[in-house]
Amino acid sequence: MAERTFVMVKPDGVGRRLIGKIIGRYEAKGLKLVGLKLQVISRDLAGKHYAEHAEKPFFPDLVKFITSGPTVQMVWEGNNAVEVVRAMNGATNSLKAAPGTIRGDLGLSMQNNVVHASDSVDTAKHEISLYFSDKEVCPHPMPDEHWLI
Ligand code: FUP
Repeated sequence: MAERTFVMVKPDGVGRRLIGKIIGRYEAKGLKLVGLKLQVISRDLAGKHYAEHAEKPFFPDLVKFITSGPTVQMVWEGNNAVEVVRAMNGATNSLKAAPGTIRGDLGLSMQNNVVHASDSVDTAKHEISLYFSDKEVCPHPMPDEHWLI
C-alpha cells in the first residue's frame, strides 16, 4: 500500500555532507520524494518532535543536538514506506545497526545516527504536519511506477 513517511537528515548527516548519499538510497529503493526542506529547527519544534522523550534523561542533549545545525526534512512516498524506511535506517544506536543500513554504514554513535524516520503511519502523519503544510507536499507521477507493483 502506498503510504507516506517523514524523514530527517540530522545535523551530523548534513555536516558530514551525506545528504545526497542518503537521498540516493531512498530513491534507488523506489521511494518517491514528495517534500523537501533544509532548516535549523527551533527548540520549540524539536520539543514537539521529540515529545515522547520529554521525561528521558537524554532529552536535553537530544534537543541541543537536533537544533545545533541545519537538518533536512523530507516526505517520502511508496509501498509500505514507513516500514521500508525504518528497515533501511537500521537500529537507533549506530554501533549496533546492521551493515547495509544507513546508520550501520554511516552512523557514528547513539546520538550521531544521521537520520530520523517515523515509526508508524500515525506518527508519520503527525510529523509531516509538524514540518509541512499541505501545499508543501507535492505528489507527482513517475514514469517508472509500473515497476512498483
Ligand atoms: P528512533 O526511533 O530509532 O529514531 O529512536 P528513538 O525515538 O528511540 O530515539 C530518538 C533519538 O534519541 C535517537 F535517535 C537518539 C536519541 N537517544 C539517545 O540519545 N539515547 C537513548 O538512550 C535513546 C535515544
